Amino acid sequence: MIKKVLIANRGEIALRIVRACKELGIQSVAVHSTADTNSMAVRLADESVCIGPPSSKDSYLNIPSILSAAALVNADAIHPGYGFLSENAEFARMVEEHGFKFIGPSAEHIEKMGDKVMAKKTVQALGLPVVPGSKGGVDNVDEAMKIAKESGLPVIIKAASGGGGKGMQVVNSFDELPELFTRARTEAKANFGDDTVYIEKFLANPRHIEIQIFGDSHGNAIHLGERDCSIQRRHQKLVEEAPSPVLSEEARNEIGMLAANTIQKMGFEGAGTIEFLYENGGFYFMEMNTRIQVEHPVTEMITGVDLIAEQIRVASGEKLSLRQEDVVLNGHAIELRINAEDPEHDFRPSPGMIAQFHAPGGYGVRFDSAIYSGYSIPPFYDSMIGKLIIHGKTRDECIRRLRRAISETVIDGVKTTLPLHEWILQQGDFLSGDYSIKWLEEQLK
Ligand code: MV4
Repeated sequence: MIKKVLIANRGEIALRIVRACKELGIQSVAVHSTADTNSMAVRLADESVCIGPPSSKDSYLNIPSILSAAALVNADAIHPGYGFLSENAEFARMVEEHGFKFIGPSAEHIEKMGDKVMAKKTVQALGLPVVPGSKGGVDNVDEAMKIAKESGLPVIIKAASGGGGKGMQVVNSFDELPELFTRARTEAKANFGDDTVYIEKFLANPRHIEIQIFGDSHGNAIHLGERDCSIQRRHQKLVEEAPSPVLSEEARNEIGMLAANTIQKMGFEGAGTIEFLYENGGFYFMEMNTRIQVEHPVTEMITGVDLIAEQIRVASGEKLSLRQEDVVLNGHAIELRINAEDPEHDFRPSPGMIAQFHAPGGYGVRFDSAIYSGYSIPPFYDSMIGKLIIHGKTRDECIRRLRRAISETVIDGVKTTLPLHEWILQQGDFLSGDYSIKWLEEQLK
């Protein structure tokens, strides 16, 4: 078993990993920038190492600093969390070359899924449904025009090295295709250093449904059901729930088994998520994430599986702690992301001192956060300061418990997304589960 884990992250996920380590009897080491000296992860970890100045590129993205810290404290593994270096194949490779275990998949799997054209080809060959479109990269306007004529408009042009919505162009007429194709390539080159783009039929009103998967180093693979993450703004998820209000048990089992079989054939090790667009009863592969995700707690609440502990056990070489038939979905869970942003003023970041903080509690309530009264939110990083995760027997009970939990939450001194969440929980479309990826942005107009 791994004895000491260095956590190459910050905020609530760093604390989440510290907590899992403690429960497993594993030593934890928090690395931090000079802006995070007073963080809860630093306070609660067994050891901490300062790795650089506030700017992420000089600290949480500084590979030599992180590897030096790991050597200094004699860690045997590194957990990357989400964001930062979590899907950096070069980092995963260097971690292993320096004799540490990377708590995540192999560098090869990260690399393969990071190339969206390669990812799509790979999973399609292994049986996952994909959006119709180009076979691979599209090199010129003539070829782009041919694909668009075959698939029919609208189409979407995506960057092969993109992901998360960056550098996409939706094409609604053949007239605008040449210009948008050129723009997509230019932006792809500028943003990702790679001008490869591919083309798909554009789905107008889908939901975002993703499957949590897990593999071990013994060739076992399972899925842990889906999360519906359709409530989002500018590719930032605000609300996630499991199970999806629109999936039947049959549909869930079918896509879940396809996902589990896919990673089994790939030999994928660790936690991952396969993202799909879901429209008119059909699933279409979008991307595969090779990391633990922000919204993993909703899956934990309905399956009873501690996904971070499972990551550490699997990285230690143990077998998955459960088989597919042991995965039982129980009740409903919803997560609200609490960002230090002002929803009344274009979601502008609202860093600063939290004057008063009171966490909600009681039956079925979980608050994953690293904030405290008197904590100063630094302006250098992501604005998410906490996640309110609720479990209930039914979706209806879950929503009523959410309203109760929000009503007792106090975060004074900064603006947060909590008032927006209160509003969402009053909307008929949300209550009936009738929402797509466009819903929130349409409402905000
Ligand atoms: C799409 C799509 C419609 N049709 N692909 C956005 C992020 C990136 N992972 C892929 N994305 C999309 N791909 C086809 N063929 C719509 C989106 C999309 C989206 C997807 C999930 C959640 C929010 C979204 C917001 C805008 C566009």
